Amino acid sequence: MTMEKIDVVIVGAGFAGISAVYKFKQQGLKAVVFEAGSGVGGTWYFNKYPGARCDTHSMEYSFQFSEELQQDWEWSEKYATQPEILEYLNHTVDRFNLRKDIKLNTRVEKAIWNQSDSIWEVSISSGELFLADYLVMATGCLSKPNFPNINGIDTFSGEVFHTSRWPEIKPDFTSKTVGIIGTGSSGIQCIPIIASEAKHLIVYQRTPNYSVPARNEGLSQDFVANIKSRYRLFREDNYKQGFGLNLPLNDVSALDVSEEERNKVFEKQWQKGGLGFLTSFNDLLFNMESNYHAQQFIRNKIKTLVKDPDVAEKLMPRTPLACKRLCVDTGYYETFNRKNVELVDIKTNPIDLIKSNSVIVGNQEHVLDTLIIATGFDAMTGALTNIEVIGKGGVSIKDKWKTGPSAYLGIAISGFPNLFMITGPGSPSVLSNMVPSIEQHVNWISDCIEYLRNKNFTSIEADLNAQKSWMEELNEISDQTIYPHCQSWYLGTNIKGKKQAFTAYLGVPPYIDRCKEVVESGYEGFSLSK
Ligand code: NA7
Repeated sequence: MTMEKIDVVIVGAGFAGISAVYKFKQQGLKAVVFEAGSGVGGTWYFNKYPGARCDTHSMEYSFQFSEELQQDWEWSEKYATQPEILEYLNHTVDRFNLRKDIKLNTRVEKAIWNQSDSIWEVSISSGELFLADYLVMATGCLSKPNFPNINGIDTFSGEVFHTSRWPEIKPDFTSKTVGIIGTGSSGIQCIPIIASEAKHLIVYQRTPNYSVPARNEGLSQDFVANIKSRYRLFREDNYKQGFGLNLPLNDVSALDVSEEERNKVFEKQWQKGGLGFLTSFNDLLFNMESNYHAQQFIRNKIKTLVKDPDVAEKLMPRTPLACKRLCVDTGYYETFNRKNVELVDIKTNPIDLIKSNSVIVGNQEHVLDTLIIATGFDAMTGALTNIEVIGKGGVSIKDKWKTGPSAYLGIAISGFPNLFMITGPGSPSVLSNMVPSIEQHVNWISDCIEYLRNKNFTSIEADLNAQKSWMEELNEISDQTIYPHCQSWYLGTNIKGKKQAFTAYLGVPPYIDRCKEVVESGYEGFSLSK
């Protein structure tokens, strides 16, 4: 067996792994990225379903580590498509000559912390073993697919596609009857497109979701030139906003204005499109009554957009707005006005059985050619617990997190020295603009490694007490919000047997300050050893 000693092993070649390997190489570290996929891109490599696109503005959902890159790259639309994002990531990899540092089709099978040598022993799918001073988990928040456990699903003999494992060759839906299970962001993005191609589309909806129109458009030269003329400042300003996104908050309570004024503000945001709907007022995420007004506004929109009142009623969510991730769509609700689209409520009547060519719901049998599974992910922790990572005392992350995930700053885990997570549980991650959050973590980890090497420390480990207080603080914040008030992947309730826990830190600016303070205090909350 070959055994190579390097400085850093990075797991995953999405936005996080790519920016990490770039940064570590810049500081002179020997780093390698292992990626299970056959191409770079992580979630943007695997989620190739029709209509997949980012719902953060493209000029914000991009790297800032190279001024030249951000000046040169031309995004074509306000919301970039999956192919364009993948092209961007491939361009970045080639531009900075990173391809040779990324081993594709390679899965990290196991990583064991060797306490006596202060080193990670990393086994990969080829059978090779790597020894690394540091292990960086760039495994993504939404990467391990969730497959539904529906009676008979394995017996379906037609085509089956999971949105997050979409095939390279585009499936042909023409003259086919297609069924889709799941109406989260993935379902909501692909349903209008598949509906326009298929002979018949049956949408199996368990819980209706709120969606706001994207109002996607091409980017004008003036708009692009304006941002590019002040890109660095634009990025800095965005880091100062709650979600780290350029979504200016209307700092007024929805309860402090008249109904007429409230609806005027909601309407303005609805017409503007996108996630800015959440910042229409300052308390939509904190006050149920304010949130209710926003819910009502969207329910009324659904009533107007969907012609059949029964279908409209079924599409209306009753949960707090944004408690499940708010979706952004192009023509989603209108799609249910098409004659070839049928909505089946599987909350009231769950799917009883899937047979070789059909789905049985109550006394109805729907004969299908194709079944699409849009049931999301084992989010936040799934990719981390999927790998056998064994820390001090022979304990794995999976075992450690059986009672719920816990991490310090969302970067480190007590009992796992020299292991860093990028946008791990406990950091703003999915409640922020992912790419800048990734880069903030990469910079923090890079500085930390530099510090350790300069001071001859061989290991760094999060203190259990610091970790506990951090998670308590996170929970105190989230308990003041609407997030714990419905079943969602934010809480992990979509995965059977998973311990319910909210793991995203709300508030990018205070989070960044805390990360800085930890460094300035000489890594408070960590134990450093020589
Ligand atoms: P989501 O948002 O988790 O949506 C999954 C959907 O699948 C949702 O409607 C679920 O209903 C439904 N689902 C899940 N399991 C089942 C079973 N067993 N039976 C029927 N329906 C089921 O995943 P997405 O991929 O759409 O989006 C994930 C994130 O990626 C998204 O928020 C963006 O941030 C990017 P439920 O609500 O659980 O009743």
